[in-house]
Amino acid sequence: MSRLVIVSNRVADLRAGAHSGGLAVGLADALKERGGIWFGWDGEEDGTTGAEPQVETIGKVERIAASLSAEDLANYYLGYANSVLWPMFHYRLDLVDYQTEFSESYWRVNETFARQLMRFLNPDDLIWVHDYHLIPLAGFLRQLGCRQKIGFFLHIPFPPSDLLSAAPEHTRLVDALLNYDLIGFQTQTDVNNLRHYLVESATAEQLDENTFSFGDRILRIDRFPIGIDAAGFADMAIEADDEVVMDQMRRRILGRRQIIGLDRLDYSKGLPERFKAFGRLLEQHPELSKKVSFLQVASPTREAVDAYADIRIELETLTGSINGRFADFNWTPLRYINRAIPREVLAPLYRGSQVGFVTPLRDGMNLVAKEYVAAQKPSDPGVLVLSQFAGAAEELTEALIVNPYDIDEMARQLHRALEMPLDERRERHAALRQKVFQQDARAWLNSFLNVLEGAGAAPAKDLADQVLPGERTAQSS
Ligand code: ADQ
Repeated sequence: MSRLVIVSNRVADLRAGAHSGGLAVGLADALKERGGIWFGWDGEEDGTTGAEPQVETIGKVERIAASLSAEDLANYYLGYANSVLWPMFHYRLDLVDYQTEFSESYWRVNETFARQLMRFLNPDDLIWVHDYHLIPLAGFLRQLGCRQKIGFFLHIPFPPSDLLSAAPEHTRLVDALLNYDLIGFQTQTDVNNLRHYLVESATAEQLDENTFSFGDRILRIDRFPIGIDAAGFADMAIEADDEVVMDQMRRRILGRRQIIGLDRLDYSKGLPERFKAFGRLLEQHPELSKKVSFLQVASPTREAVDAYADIRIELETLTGSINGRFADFNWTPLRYINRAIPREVLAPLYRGSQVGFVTPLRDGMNLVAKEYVAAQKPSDPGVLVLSQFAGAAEELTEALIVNPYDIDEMARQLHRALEMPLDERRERHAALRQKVFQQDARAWLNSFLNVLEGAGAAPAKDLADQVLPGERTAQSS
């Protein structure tokens, strides 16, 4: 079995029990089994780009932590990755803040990372690069002579070709992507978007539905919907601490139900629209006064980017106005917590909430939707209300699917969720649960690595017809 090399913007902490997220645990386990490398930024904010990376060996795994200067963090990470690519890939061209120094830093940091990583690679390593921060990495590795198989997984959406074409540097970005052997997306929509771009722009030659040739290389594009450690999360949901148990008992005695939302505080998550939909529900259903509350947990991220500061102010204003209008001395309809909470608290909180309200305007997948399903009690489950624009909606079709821009529809579906009879709740949940447990983090990881291992070969039926670039020139001249 080949060694695995994982590259992500930020290198994970590989000490036992250090990471709480299912994804990092899954990737770290795969690394420990196969042996290999995890390479990424060390997380320090005042380093020196290009300085000798720190190497720590843990069993068969090398953790290689690279340093970045404060200037590159501002330009590569907050700038190009999070003020250009993030909004562009979430269909928000209005928020793209393109600056030449952002772009220069982005390409330069990727080139530096490639040079640093190259020294540690073995000839038969399998390299797996994660996310939009590192699109150009394979191209720079190839320039340095890297012939290993390199896969790329995009955790966020990939925009339609019309939208992408409006973005600065789209040609350069797509050309950079074509240096990978396998490009994995969360959804079929994302796969189709890149496929249409490639066909329309004639950038690469299509060999079959998912395979393209580009120069002397064969590239595969496919859908690998990411999952969670469903069994582990379901177990965690059963173990509630005293405070969570007391909160649930109190609500039960008062006959109050809870709607829950949980997100990073990001404009892509549709939080203002969600708050307004809850306000609309209370306005249209006065009988729900004191009978339902909405708990929204939103942890701050990327606060140095203006668009993130703006949304924070908007949410605080909306919370004040909804509570000012509907609250009573013994009831706060909307509780908004502006920080992260530990996963051991979060899992039982999902379980004790009758509605999971997950309404991003655009999301690669959305793991919260899957966590909510995994945490429910199968004999008396809550209802998931899910945006049609979350990648998860492609799989989780038994949720109540809503348009997150339509406030009235969201209010109606919230009401329907609160009123849903037990039989229907059970039926929908059983179908959702099966999908979440089947397509879990392990299944996602194995399917990506299996395809990457076999990548780089042309589909058999097309090999004979394939014209290599050199031959095309010879024939046409
Ligand atoms: P995110 O945009 O971060 O991820 P999401 O998939 O919802 O979105 O994952 C968030 C994770 O952080 C979940 O595990 C959640 O429990 C946790 N989390 C969020 N807010 C929290 C809080 N306040 N306190 C504690 N924990 C919190 C990106 C893409 C997604 C894609 C994932 C994985 O944007 O579309 O699903 O990567 O590929």
